[in-house]
This record gives sequence, structure tokens and C-alpha cells, in this order.
Amino acid sequence: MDHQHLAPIGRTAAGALLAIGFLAAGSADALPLHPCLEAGASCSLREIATAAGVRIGAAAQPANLSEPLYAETLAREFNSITAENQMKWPEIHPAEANYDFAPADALVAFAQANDMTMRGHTLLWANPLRIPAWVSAAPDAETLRAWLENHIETVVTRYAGTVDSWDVINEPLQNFSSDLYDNVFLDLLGEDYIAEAFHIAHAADPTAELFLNEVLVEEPNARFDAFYDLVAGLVADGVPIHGVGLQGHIVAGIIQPGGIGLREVIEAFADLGLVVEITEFDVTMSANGPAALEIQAGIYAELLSACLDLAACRGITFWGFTDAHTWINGTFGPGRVPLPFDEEYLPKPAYDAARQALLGRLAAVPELNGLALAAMIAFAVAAGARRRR
Ligand code: 9MR
Repeated sequence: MDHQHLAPIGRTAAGALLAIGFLAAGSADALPLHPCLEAGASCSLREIATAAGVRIGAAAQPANLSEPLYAETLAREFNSITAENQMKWPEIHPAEANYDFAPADALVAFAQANDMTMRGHTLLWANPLRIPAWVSAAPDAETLRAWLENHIETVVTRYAGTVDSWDVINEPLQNFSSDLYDNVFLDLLGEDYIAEAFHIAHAADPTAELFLNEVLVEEPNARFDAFYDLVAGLVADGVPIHGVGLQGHIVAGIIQPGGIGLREVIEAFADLGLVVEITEFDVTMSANGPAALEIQAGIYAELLSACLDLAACRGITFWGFTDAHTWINGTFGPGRVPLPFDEEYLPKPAYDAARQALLGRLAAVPELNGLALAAMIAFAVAAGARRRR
């Protein structure tokens, strides 16, 4: 790019900003807030998040898109989708010579039709139970590396342009331990398999942001330390990693990190130059009913605002969005109501908490908030005056 051509445009823009500043400086109080911040505004999560420049996403299942309320709510409230299962290796690439793109493509088509972006989940889930048997049976390192390259290149290339971020590796650490999963990749390629996967993904789509996604690392503890060391090592080695995904599967009162711990974790990754997203948020309750829903809303408020208050936090994805369709129903039984919409697609107190957290982020975006804009303009005017002296 020819930067000499950019310089005069830059000067013009700065001049325009200063001119606006002079005009506006005397009437700062009259500058409007973003409409979603006005009292009584009823913006959706999507409208607020999009105005604030952050992701608000939900994991989705293509089979549910035929339910009108499911599709309407998903498109109205979210600017991003994660395929809950359809881009995972066993689903999308069940045999060496067989890719099954149709279910993932259905979600991609929905995202495109509704002007949404997608998180790609996941190129490789390190848990050996989530690796297809044919891959685990790789005869040698050379074959396994060729399969890894083919898989990542094929999937990333196909969805370039819609998937803006990939969970390159999901859950590198064993659950409830600080050790890497023992899988065929660790056995045949060594720990470097993680770096190799990132390099292959980056070559396939240099514009995609690449994430390491992990569970149970939302507060400082031994497991977080191990995950941090892994990430810091990748950064130090120049591996193209751009972000960290904190899954955020909370179980009220049992697996419940606090906002202060979550901030510390996010700031640690920000100090490495990375962005952070909460990628699979849900809050499992042991009971339903008004009191439980208020407690749940408090957990949503504490954790979502801890993330969204930090610039390094790029957004939130819920693992589903309605209590009618959540993996929790299948795994822990019904009635644990982890998501922001109830089974009838009505917003819960948790929805209001998420909305408030997003409004907090929007209010902090200077160019979208009249009062902050006035302060910024006044600063620019003062700086311009100092330069002219
Ligand atoms: O919600 C997903 C469920 O439908 C699948 O059966 C399961 C196995 O593929 O994966 C669930 O999603 C997981 C996600 O991919 C990774 N983090 C934990 C999620 C919940 O188990």
C-alpha cells in the first residue's frame, strides 16, 4: 500500500475532527447518546452489541432452524453463530475421503442470509474421545501430519469469509488436570501439534482470528497456570494465535468463578497481546423458579460485565440461547435452565443482565456515546491548540 497517498487523507480527517470539535465544544450537553442508551430504549442484544463492536453469539443446531421462534430469536438477538457440533472433526470429516458439509453449510447459509458472522468450532478437539477412530489409528507421524493439513485446509478454506474466528484446538488440557490430553497427535507429533495446527489454519485463511479454547480456566488456579503457560509459549514462539476462548460453563454454587478472578485471567492474556472471548456461556442451576432465576441473573451480570468492561474482551457466545434446546438437558437432566431465554423463547432475568452488561460496554465506546465524544473532541481541540502554539 502507498502510504504517501494516505497521509493527506489522514490530515483532512484530523482537520474535520477538529472543526467538529470547535463547533461542538460549546454545546457538549446537547450531543445525543447512542439511541440504545436512551431511557426506555428497547434495543435487542444484537443491536447493542453491534453498535458497541462486540460479538454476541449463540451456539445453534441446524435441525432447529425450522422452528420459526428459534430462527427468529436467533437472528434478532445475535450477530454471531457457532455450530454447536457440525464443524467438529467426527461430524464434518467422518472418514479420510469423506467430508459431510451439508449440516454446517445450513448454518452458514442462515448466518449469511441474516448478516451474521460465525465462530468456527473446532478444527481439533484434543480429547481422544472426540477424535475419529480412523484418525487415532494413524500409522505414523507423516500420515497423521498429512491428514491434519488436509482437514484444516479443507474446512478453513470452505468457510473463509463467514467464519471470522476459529477454535483451532478445543480443550488441549485434560478435564480437571493440568496435563495435555494424551492423544494420537501428542504421541506421534509431540506438543508441537498445537503450533502446527495454528500454522496450517493461518495459511488457509490469513484473515481469520485463531483461538485456543479451554474449559475451567476462568479464574486463577493451577489449571489456569498450565493453560497460561501453554498460550504464552505459543506467543513466544511466534505461532499465529490471536485469542483465547474461555468456555464459561458455570454451575451455580459449584463451578462458579467470580468476576475479580475472571478479570485477572483476561488481563493476563491481554498482557500477552491477545484478545479473549467467552465462547460457551451457560449457567446451570439446581432449581428453577423466581429465586433461582434472580441468582442466575446475578451470575450473568457479574461475569459478563467482568468480561465486557475490559477492552480485550471481544464478546460473548452462549452455548445455545433457549432452555428448550441445551446440552445441559441431555447431560444433567431437565429443569436446570442455563440460558437467557426460557423454553417459550421469553427473555429471563438472565437476558436482562446480559443486556445491561452490553449497555455498559456501549456506554464506554467513546465515539458512540455523546458525552464521551464531547470529551474526546475537547481533548483533540486542546491538543490541536497546543500544537499550534
Ligand atoms: O453441546 C455439545 C453437545 O451437543 C455434543 O454432544 C458434545 C459432543 O460433541 O459437545 C457439546 O459441546 C461441547 C463443546 O463442543 C466443547 N465444550 C463443552 C461443550 C459441552 O459439552
